Amino acid sequence: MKLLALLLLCLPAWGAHTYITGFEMGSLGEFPVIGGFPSIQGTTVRTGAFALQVNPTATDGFVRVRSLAAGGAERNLFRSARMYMRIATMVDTDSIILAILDGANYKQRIILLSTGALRVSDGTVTATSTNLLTADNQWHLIEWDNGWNVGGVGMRVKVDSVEWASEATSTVPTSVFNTLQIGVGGIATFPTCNIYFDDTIASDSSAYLGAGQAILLRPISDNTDGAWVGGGGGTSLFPAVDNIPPVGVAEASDTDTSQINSASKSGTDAVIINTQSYTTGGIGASDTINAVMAICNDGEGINTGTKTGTVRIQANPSGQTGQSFDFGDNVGDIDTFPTRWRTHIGPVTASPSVTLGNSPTVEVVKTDTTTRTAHADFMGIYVDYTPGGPASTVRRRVTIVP
Ligand SMILES: [Ca+2]
Ligand SMILES: [Ca+2]
Ligand SMILES: [Ca+2]
Repeated sequence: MKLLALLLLCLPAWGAHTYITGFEMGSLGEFPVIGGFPSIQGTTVRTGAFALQVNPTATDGFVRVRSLAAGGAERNLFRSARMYMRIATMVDTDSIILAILDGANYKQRIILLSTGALRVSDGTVTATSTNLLTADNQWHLIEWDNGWNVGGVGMRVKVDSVEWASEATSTVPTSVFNTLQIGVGGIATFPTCNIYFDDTIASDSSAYLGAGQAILLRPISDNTDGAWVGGGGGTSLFPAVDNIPPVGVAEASDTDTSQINSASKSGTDAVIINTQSYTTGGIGASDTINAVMAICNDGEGINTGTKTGTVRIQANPSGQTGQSFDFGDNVGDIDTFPTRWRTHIGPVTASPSVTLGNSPTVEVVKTDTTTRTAHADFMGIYVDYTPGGPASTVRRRVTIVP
């Protein structure tokens, strides 16, 4: 008798990744919209130091992500996604756990039924799993592919790499929308539950995005300061943008460890900060980097005028074009973080070419000519990667055919 071992080297079809979070800024201030009462905590995490927890009694708990360009236009970034979810207490009423919205309007969504079933839905078309999740208090990989069928239609979902539900006709996924919601939102009634979320990545394409985990590389030294200075006027900038959670304050009381600022009117005042290397962040030679994304938290010193900027990874990998934003989304005078501080993201590079042992750099540029002051109290780089080589991963990809 002969055994034939088939190594199924079926790598996921990587789409264009557009967003990464592992909740590693350590604060709900990482997110522009908070629904109900979610929390960021560091006790029960899948990877890194923080994860999202939703532990309400008859209320919602979710965060919403979006990316506003300079002038306030919302970028359309979201179509498919992956996250990890850990249920300590099952929802007592059917609830959305992951959704893509157009503004405040739900489009594609995954619903966790109180039975433990998962349902993909666009509000009309649905498919519901016969498999059931339980309150097993274990992390499960949830992959959500929107637009898998011919013509970009259809929604489907996998749990722990096994497809649980699929439908082939919804046309909603043919569009890419501007808002991603992570967490628990009741449909008919408010839920009671205890559920954790971590390691989320999104794409503007149709794809199952695969397993992975998110780390946030933090500042370790200055690279190029430009005309940026510390809040106290100091010239060592990284100690003000390396804090987790950020510690930004009002302009009148800022210090060299709370935030940095630029009052430049040159039109291009760039600060470039070296972060931890990929190696220091925990990524080894056998690991696969799925995507990288710069992130900053910023605001305007006083409300007068609009301060524009860009954010990107400047080197390792190279080649990114800065993504525009208004400091603080132009919502007015910063106060103690997170009040009127806003998070902005750079473009996402999938499968980047990097040197693991070298620091990547994150760049924030003030791009307007006003003398009004722009501030930043955090800069860093999210990296989503898949650990390589463990036996458990290999085992799943081997099929024995007698
Ligand atoms: Ca995390
Ligand atoms: Ca510091
Ligand atoms: Ca303003």
